[in-house]
Amino acid sequence: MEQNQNNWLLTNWISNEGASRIFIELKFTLRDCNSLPGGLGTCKETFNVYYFESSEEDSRNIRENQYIKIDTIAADESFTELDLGDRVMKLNTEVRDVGPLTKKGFYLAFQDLGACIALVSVRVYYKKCPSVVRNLALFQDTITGADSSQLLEVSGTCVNNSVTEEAPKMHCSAEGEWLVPIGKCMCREGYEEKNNTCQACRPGFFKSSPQSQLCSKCPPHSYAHQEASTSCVCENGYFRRGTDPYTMACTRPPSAPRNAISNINETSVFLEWMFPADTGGRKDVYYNIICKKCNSISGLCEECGIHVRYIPQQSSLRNTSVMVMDLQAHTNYTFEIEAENGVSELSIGSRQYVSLNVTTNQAAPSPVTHVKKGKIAKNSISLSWQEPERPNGIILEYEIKYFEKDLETSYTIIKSKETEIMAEGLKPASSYIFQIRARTAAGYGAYSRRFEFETSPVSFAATGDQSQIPIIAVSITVGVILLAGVVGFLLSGRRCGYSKAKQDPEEEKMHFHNGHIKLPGIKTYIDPHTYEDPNQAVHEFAKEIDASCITIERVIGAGEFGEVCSGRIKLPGKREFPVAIKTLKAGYTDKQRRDFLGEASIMGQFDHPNIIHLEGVVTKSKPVMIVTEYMENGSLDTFLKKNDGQFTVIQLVGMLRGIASGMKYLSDMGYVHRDLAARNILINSNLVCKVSDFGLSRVLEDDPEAAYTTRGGKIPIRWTAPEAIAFRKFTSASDVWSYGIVMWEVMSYGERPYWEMTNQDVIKAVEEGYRLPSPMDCPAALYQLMLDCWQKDRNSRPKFEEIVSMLDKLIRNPSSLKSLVNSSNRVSNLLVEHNPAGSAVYRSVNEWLEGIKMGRYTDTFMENGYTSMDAVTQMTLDDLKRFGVTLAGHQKKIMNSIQEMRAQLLNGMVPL
Ligand code: ACK
Repeated sequence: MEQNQNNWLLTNWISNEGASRIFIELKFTLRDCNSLPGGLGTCKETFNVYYFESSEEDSRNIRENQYIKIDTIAADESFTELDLGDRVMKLNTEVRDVGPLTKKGFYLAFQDLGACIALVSVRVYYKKCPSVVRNLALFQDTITGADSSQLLEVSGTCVNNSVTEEAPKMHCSAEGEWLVPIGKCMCREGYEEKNNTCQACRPGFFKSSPQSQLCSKCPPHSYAHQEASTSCVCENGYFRRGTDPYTMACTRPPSAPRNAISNINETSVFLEWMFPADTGGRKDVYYNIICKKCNSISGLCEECGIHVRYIPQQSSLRNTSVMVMDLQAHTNYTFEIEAENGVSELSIGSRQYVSLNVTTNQAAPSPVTHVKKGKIAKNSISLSWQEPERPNGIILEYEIKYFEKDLETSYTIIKSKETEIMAEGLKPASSYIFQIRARTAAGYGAYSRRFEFETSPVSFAATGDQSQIPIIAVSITVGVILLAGVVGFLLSGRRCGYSKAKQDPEEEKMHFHNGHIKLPGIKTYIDPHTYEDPNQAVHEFAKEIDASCITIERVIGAGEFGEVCSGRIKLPGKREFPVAIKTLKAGYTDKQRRDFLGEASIMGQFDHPNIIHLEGVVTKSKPVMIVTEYMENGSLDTFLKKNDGQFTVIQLVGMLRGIASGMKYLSDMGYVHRDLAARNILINSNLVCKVSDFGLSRVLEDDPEAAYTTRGGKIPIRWTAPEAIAFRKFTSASDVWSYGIVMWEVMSYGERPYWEMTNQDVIKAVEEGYRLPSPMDCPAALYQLMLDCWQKDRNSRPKFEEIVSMLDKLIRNPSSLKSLVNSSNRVSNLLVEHNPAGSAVYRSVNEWLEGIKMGRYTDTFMENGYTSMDAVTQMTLDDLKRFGVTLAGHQKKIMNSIQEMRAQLLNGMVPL
């Protein structure tokens, strides 16, 4: 109640412990002045708080005015007499902060200027961000900053077994909270994060980099026996390439490529294979080709050398095919197709390859490239040239074609065994174009490029010299005569002629016009249609026989126009001999008679040991007859079926040779057969084969195999070349295709080409590039010849002349027939085009039988030698019955499946 109260209360020195802002929390009670009995007096309801900074403890004597005021504190709630009576103390709490502090400590002072106050507690504190581990970084206790809005940047330190990715930092707020973490630490290799620490990977697990979060299980074919492994070790025989990630399984070199096949085209070989069964677990499989040239007698092989070209390349092939070119003709090669992958070089295991033996074909010589002109005169040009780079055999002769520039339709051909010629009879001061090609047993090569040379001009001694006039006059006369000769030649009916040159006896010279080539000594076939009166044609080409000379003995078959009989003929002055007699049935129309005799008109023009020989015709009495030589063994297809497997390969090749020779004769005569098939070949008791069945205009009405095409014609689809089916392009080249089918029929003893496939399916399959597979036990050389005959491009097919000489060669050298198309190649040839994924694939007989629910017969099949799917596809119903599959239903099921497989084989769907 006294005046001028000024009471001070001073704290001890308080260390600020490094903090620059401190907080003071005061708890106090204060008496309401109004409640004092003596009235207000000097009563106050506030008090003051001061501080004084000092770095030492003993700064005791501080003057009042040295203190700095923090604040005047008023009570939110004061108490009264009443409260005292009720024993209710109204406690006030006030907090003030001070900063920035600059010294080590301070004193606090409380000034009471007359208040009735009880200071219950004084709490002095500062704020800090407590130590914490965040993002694997440890942040220590951090005292907050002096300013209430200040954020202190604090660096963290990475916990054990962790490394910094980006320096870890956080911010300590004035309120003691950690804010805005930046950067982090990561567990190092071999350790993973668990509860804010880094723990070692367990055995069997690894972590290869700090970046990955957790330890991973060792990938396949690897292991880790230690804790904290940073990678796993590959099992024996497995490897990891430098660039392989540690998470990838260990891998190994691939197995060998599969189902390699070759397709030979002259001196090029197309090799194709399937990727290895085991790629070693890698995608980076590639292939290398090793080419060896082998001596067929010694069996010794040598590297092929650098002249052989590989397309696209020889090594590191990513595709499963390669074209090998520029091989030597008629040479044995072994190709090793080696599979490797990214770890092959790390392995010391053996090379994985599949090898293929191939024999290149005969090939025509490459074009002549170096041609030099020699002496040039006003009427002649001498030329010389070098042998082609790749003769591919012995060059038999060269053919030199030349013509006056821009007059190509009229050209001259000289044949020469030498590598030089002189072209004579040329016009002075004129340009001539020369082209040269070489011929070997394999035929002609391509012409060289065009070489242009000019004859020298006529030189007159002196102009105006009268003595020259008669010479010029003579020249002009000769010129006119020559010109007349040329015009005559051009206008002559046959428009082609041939004259031996009076040059080198080695040279042969022929002139051509408009591309008509006429070889000396070979007749041209004349279409009986060109005769207005067909009877005239018959009598021009066929001898009339008196019916009394013929004795018919028995009927041997049925032809389109009537019966076919066998009998005998006795011509005056000749021995009696057997004949076949085709008769024209009674009641024929005029057209039928014409067509019937048309065959005789054609046959009568031919004279060749492999063409059925016409004895003559009977037209003056009835029945009208065509009499031919008698062929004891009848038609070839029936004969082969009857004698399945009875002949040696040489005998079969002999038959084929005869047919080819007959066909060569026909094609040389310009006759296109159009229905060459084993059923139209006749065979005699000496196994000589002869081409028969010469229908007029070949509409093929009489062939039961002929089917109507969309364009209305009737065509024996299975025997006919695609271009003939598609747009009726019948040529000797389409006859060659049919010949290939005949080869197949012969080598498979009369099997039906394409088995039970429908004509439509055959057309489609052939168009898509599929070809008949090799017959069983067929020499590779013969199958190759068949494939050559079935080239899509008709110009690439061999000519009959080439076929004959090739077969002759094989017959002369029977060991060349020893190499058979082996069973795996035989079938995989069907896959020449593709092997669509997802098709039904039976890898074993058991799998197949199970697949068609006939598994009960597995043992029976095995016991009877049908151990492979390849063998199964050759099986017949008789075979099935023979080894005891007696239930008709089961027989049907099995045979249907086999037939289906055969058809699928042709579609290339079953890689057996
Ligand atoms: O297979 P094949 O016995 O031989 O049955 C047919 C049948 O006549 C109807 O064409 C047979 N054939 C045809 N021409 C002759 C022939 N010149 N010599 C023997 N048989 C022939 C053919």
